[in-house]
Amino acid sequence: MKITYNIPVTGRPNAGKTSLINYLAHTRRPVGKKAGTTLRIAPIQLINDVFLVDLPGFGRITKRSRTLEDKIKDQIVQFLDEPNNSIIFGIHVIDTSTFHIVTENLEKKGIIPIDIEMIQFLGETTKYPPFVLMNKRDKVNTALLKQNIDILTTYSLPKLEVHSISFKTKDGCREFRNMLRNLIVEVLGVKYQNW
Ligand SMILES: Nc1nc2c(ncn2[C@@H]2O[C@H](COP(=O)(O)OP(=O)(O)OP(=O)(O)O)[C@@H](O)[C@H]2O)c(=O)[nH]1
Ligand SMILES: [Mg+2]
Repeated sequence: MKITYNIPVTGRPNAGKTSLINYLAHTRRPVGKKAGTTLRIAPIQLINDVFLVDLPGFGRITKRSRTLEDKIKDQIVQFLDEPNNSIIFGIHVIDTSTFHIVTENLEKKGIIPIDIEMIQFLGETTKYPPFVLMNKRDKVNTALLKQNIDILTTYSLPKLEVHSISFKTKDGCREFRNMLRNLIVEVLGVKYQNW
């Protein structure tokens, strides 16, 4: 059986997961102003047998039924839990302009934020540490960016690679792509360097 390697892209609805995939894989998959654009799991070829996996947003959206949300959640967990999926590592995308508010609100209610749960899950299920992208960097100032990154350190998370990025201004995009390429080459070999 031919092995393919998967890099799942996780995150809350509207965080910028598809924007990341379009940037890295030069695709034009639909992105949306409203949350809930991607509804199905879609593997997108990055290079050779390495695929980025565009996942639907994980979390509550107004006007979306609980049944649909549960189905989406099941799809994602099933994909991430399937040993045959050869997941090298995951990339978790966060909307930095809302992360602190969402996290604070949930913390007040004693609920562990969904971003944190997902990062923990990725860290525990994959061999290499997950990347966390603090996206929409263009929408926050330096103090707020720092506040958001500091929130992550208040949780006991596995080892992470945290990057701030903007797919609107392309700030940090090239550096991230180079890091990703270097890691893939390191893990899978030199035939993966031409992208
Ligand atoms: N200002 C700003 N907008 C961004 C950035 N990245 C993505 N967006 C916008 O955010 C919206 C959501 O982007 P998507 O890439 O569709 O997000 P997603 O995580 O795939 O969303 P779902 O498929 O709904 O889960 C779109 O309107 C994007 O243009 C960014 O860095 N800055
Ligand atoms: Mg999407």
